[in-house]
Amino acid sequence: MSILLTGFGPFPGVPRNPSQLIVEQFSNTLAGRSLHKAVLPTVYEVAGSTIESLLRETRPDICLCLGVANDDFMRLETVARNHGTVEKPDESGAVRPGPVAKDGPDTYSCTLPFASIHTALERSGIAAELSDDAGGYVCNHVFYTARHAIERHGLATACGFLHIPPIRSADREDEAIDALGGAVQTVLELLVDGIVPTRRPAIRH
Ligand code: PCA
Repeated sequence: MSILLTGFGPFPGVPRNPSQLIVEQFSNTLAGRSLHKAVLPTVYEVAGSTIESLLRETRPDICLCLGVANDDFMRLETVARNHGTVEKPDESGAVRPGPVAKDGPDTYSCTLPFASIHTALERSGIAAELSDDAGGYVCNHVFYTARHAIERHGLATACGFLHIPPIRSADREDEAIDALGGAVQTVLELLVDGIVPTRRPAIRH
C-alpha cells in the first residue's frame, strides 16, 4: 500500500501555508508504507497538472490532499465541484471561475471513508466537520482534478481532501504544526490500519 500526501505553498494572504509545513514534517514512510509527499504551488494550472502527473506516476492506494481554510476545525471535504467560484487570484495572479474540466461531471464524491474518519476523530477529541463545499478556489480545483484523473486513467486510488485550520499566532507556529500534523497522521493511520478500510474483500477467510 502506498500513500500520496500533498499540501500547498503560499498564496495571497497566506505567506506561510500550514499544509506545506505539515507535509514537510512527514518522512517517506508511514506505518511501513511508502509515503510520497508533494507541495503544490497554489497556481491553478500547475497544481492541476502536477497532481495528475503524481497520481499517474505513483499510482497510490490513498491520496490525501491538504489545504488551509479559515476555520478552527479540520474540514473533511466530501464533494469536489466542477466549478470555480472565487474571483481571488492564485499565486500567479490567475483567476479561474467556471468549469474545472469541460468534459467532467458536475461533482465527484470523496472516495476515502470520511464519515468513519469523522467519527474516529470526534472520539479522539480532534475537532473536525464533514463539508460538502471545498470552496471554489485552488483546493477544490485540485480535488476535482485529482478525482477526474483517477476516473479517466482507471486508477484504484481512494482520494479525499482535508482542509486544516490556519496558524493563528506566528509565535506558536511550531506548536500548531505539531498538533495539526499529529491529527493528519491520525487520519492516515486510521486509513492504512484498516480501522476504516478503503477497500476490503466482501468475503474474508
Ligand atoms: N487553501 C486554498 C488554496 C490553497 C490552500 O491551502 C483553498 O482553500 O482553496
